[in-house]
Amino acid sequence: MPSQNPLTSCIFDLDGVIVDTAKYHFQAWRRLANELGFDFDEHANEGLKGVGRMESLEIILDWGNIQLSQEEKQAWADRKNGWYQELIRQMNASEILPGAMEFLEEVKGLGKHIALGSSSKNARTILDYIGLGEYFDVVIDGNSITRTKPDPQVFLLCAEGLNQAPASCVVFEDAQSGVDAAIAGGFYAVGVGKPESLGHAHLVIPGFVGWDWNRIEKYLNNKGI
Ligand code: B16
Ligand code: MG
Repeated sequence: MPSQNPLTSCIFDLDGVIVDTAKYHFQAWRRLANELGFDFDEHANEGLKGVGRMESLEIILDWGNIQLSQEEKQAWADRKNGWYQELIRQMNASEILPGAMEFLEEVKGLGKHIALGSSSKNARTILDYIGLGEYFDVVIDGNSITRTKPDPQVFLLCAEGLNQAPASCVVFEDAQSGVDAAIAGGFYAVGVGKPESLGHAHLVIPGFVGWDWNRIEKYLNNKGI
């Protein structure tokens, strides 16, 4: 059924949609696993995307069959975050993914409301590094939420901040957990990445190159939610 709602707003995930910090998270988590005596690959890493820091640690410890106390878990999570912060320290605008800036500029120019919805507690630091610190109408990050993706809380807070209904917002996500969160919250979900992992989104695009708002809107309007 065609959509009844005008699409007024775009909500962007950060890691993997605007910048490729997913590779830095992977490196830092892998280092943690290696120091604990095991390894995991990029395929397994897909399941960590969009998932909060402590929740990711629990999943990784499960893979290694490792039991730790709460204090030890906190210490390893802090250590991973230190490695991660080292890796992202050199980031600048050149790390914005191809086509992402052009797409942001386009939707902004069309008067769409734009929000950032990220599970990361480092999101604001990264936005500053890449020169987008003041760019979004609303920023909801890992410091503002109590439940991580696939819970829709992060996107619902974005919609609330923008004062828009979820069905008027399009969420752009690279993670399975993020697409699940968007769908659970009643949003349109555009997966940015591979159909193999994001096939449940309303639309999957490989990246922003070659995709403008008109093309996306037309597709979503025909789908309807
Ligand atoms: P931090 P997103 C997520 O960001 C990442 O995809 C995920 O890998 C990470 O564990 C999570 O943020 C928490 O990040 O340790 O920096 O607080 O994709 O929701 O923008
Ligand atoms: Mg992401």
